[in-house]
Amino acid sequence: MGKSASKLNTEDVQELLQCTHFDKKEIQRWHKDFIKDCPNGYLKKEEFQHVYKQFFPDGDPSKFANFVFNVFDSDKDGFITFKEFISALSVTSRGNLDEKLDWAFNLYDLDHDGFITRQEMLNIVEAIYAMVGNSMDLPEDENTPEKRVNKIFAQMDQNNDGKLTKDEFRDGSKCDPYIVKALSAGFGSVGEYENS
Ligand SMILES: [Ca+2]
Ligand SMILES: [Ca+2]
Ligand SMILES: [Ca+2]
Repeated sequence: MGKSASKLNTEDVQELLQCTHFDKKEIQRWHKDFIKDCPNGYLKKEEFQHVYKQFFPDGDPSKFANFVFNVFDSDKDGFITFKEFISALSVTSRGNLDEKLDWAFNLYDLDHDGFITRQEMLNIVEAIYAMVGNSMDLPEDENTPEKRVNKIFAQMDQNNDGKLTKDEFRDGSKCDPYIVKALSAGFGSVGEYENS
């Protein structure tokens, strides 16, 4: 911690040019916005949840925001730095489909063992349903998180072992844009907030 976290030096910019899809101007603009909101350079979980709350006032987005926060916070120290923020934003807003799916897989694979279990999927889907509240108009066979998870697994779990590998997840998601869309709904909000 300390003052350096809020500064962006030439090396940082060079590094971010290498590892993100943003150009120098964009990086500097995002950094300005980030520091305006987080003057000490660290975005805390409560602040992150607060942003989601503004975009989903009718639901409870705290759980979903929590899961997303954990993926943004790549070194798991409990704060999102600007580098972590811009790297995640780069993938979720400008990444290609494979990058986005990798990112989504990390979100769902809560214990990072390389598989998404039914329970892990259920945790995320419950959090999404809680976030959007009653605003989602869903067909009868997916109007509860359990039904939705059953449907996803019926579609994606090719060898029926009750867990999804990255390949199963990737193949399945390409046929089911809901997964990627559900995620980008959340991220778009953060982006819009930061740009405003
Ligand atoms: Ca961190
Ligand atoms: Ca797992
Ligand atoms: Ca499987």
